[in-house]
Formats: sequence, C-alpha cells, structure tokens
Amino acid sequence: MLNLDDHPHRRYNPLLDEWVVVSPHRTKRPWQGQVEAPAPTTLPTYDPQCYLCPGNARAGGVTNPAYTGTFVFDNDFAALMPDAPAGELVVSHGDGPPLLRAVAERGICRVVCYSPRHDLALPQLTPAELRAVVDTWAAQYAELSALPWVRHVLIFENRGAMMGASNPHPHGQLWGTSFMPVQFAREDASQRSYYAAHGRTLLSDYLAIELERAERLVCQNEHFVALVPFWAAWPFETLVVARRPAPSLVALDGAERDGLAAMLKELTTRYDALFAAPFPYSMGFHQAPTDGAPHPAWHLHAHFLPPLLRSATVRKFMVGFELLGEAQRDLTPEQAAARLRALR
Ligand code: H2U
Ligand code: ZN
Repeated sequence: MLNLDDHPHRRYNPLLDEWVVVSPHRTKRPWQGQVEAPAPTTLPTYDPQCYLCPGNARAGGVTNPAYTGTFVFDNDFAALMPDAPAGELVVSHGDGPPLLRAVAERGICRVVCYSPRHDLALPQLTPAELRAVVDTWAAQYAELSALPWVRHVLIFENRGAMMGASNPHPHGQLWGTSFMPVQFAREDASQRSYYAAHGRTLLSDYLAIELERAERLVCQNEHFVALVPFWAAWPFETLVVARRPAPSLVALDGAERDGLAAMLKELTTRYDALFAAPFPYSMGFHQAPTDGAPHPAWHLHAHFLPPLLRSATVRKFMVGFELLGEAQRDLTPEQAAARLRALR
C-alpha cells in the first residue's frame, strides 16, 4: 500500500498538467555536504551606487526622482519592446508541418521599487507599505491591461543573488506581453476546462481539500492562504491562494488587499526565519489574461519558488533527471509545510 511519507511516487500538478517524482525515503540518507553560515551583511539605508535608490542615476542616464513610496519605471534594458516590427517566419520540409517558426511579439517591461529604503525587503515593510505595493501592482496590471495588444501581465520578483537579482534594493519586475507565456497558457487551459466542467474554479476546490486535510498549510488569514502545494517541485515552494476566486489583483477590495499585504509579510518572515538568513526566491502572480473578456475560471494566486534546500547556502539544483526527465524532490511537501508552519 502506497504510503506518501515513505514510498517513492509521482504527484500530479493539475495547474500545469505535469508530474513530479517524490522520493521520501531519501531524506533519511546522510548528508556530508558542507553547510556554511552566510556572512551577515548590513546594508545602508541609502547607497549612492544603487541605480534604484531615490535621486540616483540609472544606467540609461535617467535620474530617479526623490520618491518616497513605490516607484515604477520602464526597464532600461527591456527584453521586449512595445513597438517591435510585426512578422513571422515559417519553414517546413516537403509537405510536413512547420519545423522552424518565429513570430514577432511586443511587450512592456517595467521595474517596481517597493520602497525608497535600500536596506529593506518584503518582510521588513510595514503593512501599510506592503498595501501600497499591492496597490501599485494592481494599478500597473490595470494600466497595461488597457492596452489593446497586451494579452498577459506577469508581476514577479527575483530575490537574492542566488536567483539572479541584480541588486538588493527591494524591487520586482512586470512584463506585459502580446502573447500568453507557456507556463501561464497551461494554467489557463487547466483552469478553463475545470471551470467548464464543474462551474467552480480549480483552486477553490483544491483549497477546500487543503483546508480540510490541513497537512500542507503554512499560514492563513481572512482572505488568503499559503500552503506547500501537493505537487511542489522546489523544496519550500508555496502557493498563496485568494479564498475568494477573484480573477486578478484589480478585483480585490480594500480588505482583501490588506489581507494579501499581511500574507506577504507573514510568509516572507517565515522564509527568512527558516535558515536565519534572507531567503532567495522567484515569486510571481498568476492572474486572468488581459484580453478584455471576463474570466470566471481564473483564480488569483502567487507562486513562491525558492531554491534553498538545507541551509542558507545549500540549494536544490534542477539538473540531470529534472532537466531531461521531470522534476524530483526528496523532502516531502508535508515535511516542508510542517517546517514553515512551526516558525514564527
Ligand atoms: P532584477 O534584479 O530582477 O534583475 O531586476 C532589475 C532590473 O533593473 C533588470 O531587469 C533593470 C535591469 O534590466 N535595470 C534598469 O532598468 N536600469 C538600470 O540602470 C539598471 C538595471
Ligand atoms: Zn538602493
């Protein structure tokens, strides 16, 4: 009989329609790798060299205003452009289907500074400051949604050098694109087909199971729940789900936005406590497509995808079997949730 705590198995991810291998028996193997404590770094409240601090010059030559709250600007090294030329390339061999395909796409890439303070991160912001970040994200989603060619807006953050963040100043990015990126398109298809068949959002039903079983919950408030998803691939991956199936940040009322702000503070505080160091991650919000149509199947959520496994320096690598086959984990999602739940 399968026991999820002891026996190797695969778990299904209904959002992405893919699988992850779980190897709980391996968490019992001895660990002989090195565990170093990171050197504590103290950051100044203002860094004259930082391209995100108020009043400083950026690489493109623009000077930041003396901003006092959040601050949004167009990325000086944007990956996509709003006015790129249209066109496509399609090449087939004989009467076969296209094997070479390229399509011109447009996009707007922006940087969002969460605070003028160089030395703070999400856990150190006050609830009111975090609420201002949520409001800024919502306003940006609304602004980019209003452009007729923008079909999707991804709001995300890379935190920590391990995740490729270029600067410790608290900031994230957002990209509005003329296309739906592949991960998003898979979640879109899954949520639509679930809603079409059952008249409820996939994540409402999933959340009901998780609240009932209470094995993978990390923390919750009146409006949001954070949990380690049953199908988590990264060791301490979490999903932050709105209790109400709101399609986007714009649809949240004031109390729900405060709830999200409180949830971001609590979850990131727990993450930083886990290995007593700033916890690196990529996080981002999945929200309804921005094509102007109603999206009742869409249920707002955020994914936190952190690489750390065993300490502030020992990370999980997605290599070998993961790169060439499918994701694999040793620590179970239930063990990860219990660790995060126990902290404060
Ligand atoms: P990351 O830390 O996630 O890389 O985000 C920082 C972004 O800031 C990055 O995309 C941009 C980089 O292109 N940037 C500017 O727009 N102007 C600058 O002067 C430096 C960095
Ligand atoms: Zn700074």
